[in-house]
Amino acid sequence: MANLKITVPDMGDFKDVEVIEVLVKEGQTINKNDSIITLESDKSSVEVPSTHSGKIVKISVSVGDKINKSDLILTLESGEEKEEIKKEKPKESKVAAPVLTKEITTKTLISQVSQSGKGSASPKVRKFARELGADVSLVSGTQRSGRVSEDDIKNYIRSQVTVSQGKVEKKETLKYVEEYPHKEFGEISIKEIPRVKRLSGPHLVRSWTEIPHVTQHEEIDITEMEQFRSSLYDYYTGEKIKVTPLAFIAKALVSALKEFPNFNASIDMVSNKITYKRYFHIGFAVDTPHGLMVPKIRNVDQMSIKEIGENLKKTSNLCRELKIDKKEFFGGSMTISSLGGIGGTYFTPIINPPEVAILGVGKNFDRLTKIKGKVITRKILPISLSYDHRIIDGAEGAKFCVYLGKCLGKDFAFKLAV
Ligand code: CAO
Repeated sequence: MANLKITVPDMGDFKDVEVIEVLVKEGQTINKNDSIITLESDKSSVEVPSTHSGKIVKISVSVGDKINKSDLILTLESGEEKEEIKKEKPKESKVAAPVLTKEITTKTLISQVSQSGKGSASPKVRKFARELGADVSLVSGTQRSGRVSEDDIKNYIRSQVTVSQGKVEKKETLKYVEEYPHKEFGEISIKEIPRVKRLSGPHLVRSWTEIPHVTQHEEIDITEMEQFRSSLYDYYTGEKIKVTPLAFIAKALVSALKEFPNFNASIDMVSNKITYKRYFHIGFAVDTPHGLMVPKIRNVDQMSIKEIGENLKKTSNLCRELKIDKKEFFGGSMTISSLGGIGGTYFTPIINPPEVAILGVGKNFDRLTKIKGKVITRKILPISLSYDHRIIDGAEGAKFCVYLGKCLGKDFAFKLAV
């Protein structure tokens, strides 16, 4: 047995690279090629494998250290010494380290990382897994040497919960690792997760993990729209018509969908096809005591503002009474999630696949604005548009918001009603 020094390999142009993880402990026995530390450069993070097997006597680096070629990482008590030294003679008894060049940095190291199959992953992938509650050590990696990728994590999560035709089949429960049970900190109570949440949960996870969301926030001046809305009276009875601003927003959304067909589409990344819908079935997120439901209101383009308002009321009541037909949750163009009746401004709505965009609506608020030297109050509607970046570009997202603003703005709002 002799002590071997494991040093930082040649990293090409990389200098002062930060240690972001120490993957081993003193006293631990490791095999050749087991990852010992993770280094992070500007572009990538890489794990440095041990060049020998043995028991770790001393670790000479800590997280946060900036290290360079030939710096000592750890000292190993190794039985390999005789063999290695014999082989390397007549060279000096220096440990041969893998060479890292700029081009092959990650690949070279990854190819040398442990063959253990499950659980070998970069810090980024580990963080991703942690956020989704997946235990990396249970995931089989498909990359070289069994390394786990983000896609492997997604597939793993998918394999845990299979959703088929609205039926959730739980294969294995995802467990969040708790360091201490909640009850150690005080009184608790435990309830079943409501059925609607159990059904919608996997759908939300799928959307959040598979769709590259971009959310654009915008403020729309709806002063004139609000004046118009509050001035609506029934032609025959003379009674005031109470219509939610959401009906106007739905109508404006239909106009925007006509102008930007990419938002009224679905994509299939397997067949590489885009389906453009010629109908305008708008989904509305409905808050119910049983959980969130998203029924569609069909052919909104053919409805008056008043009809949209009435349909919204009728449909949300059916949801709350659990009398809605399941079919009404499918076949939508785009969804509106309105928190306007509750409060709040901006948020990140999660796309409801196979739709490719969702409009979040906050509560309108007053803003003092100086116009032509006079300070006046304007009504501002905060909106948050999330879209699938695979089909919708940022510029198109911004144009969509601007267009919506025009539809709900001073010269156009009244047109929505006719
Ligand atoms: N700004 C200010 N006030 C607004 C508003 C807005 N953007 N939108 C609606 N309001 C007002 C309405 O005018 C109405 O006021 P009055 O009672 O004075 O007439 C009041 O808020 C009632 O709103 P409402 O939310 O009950 O009704 P709605 O028709 O606007 O919305 C529905 C219907 C089904 C969308 C709503 O009831 C609901 O469930 N919202 C929650 C959606 C949700 O949970 N989204 C989050 C999904 S992500 O988890």
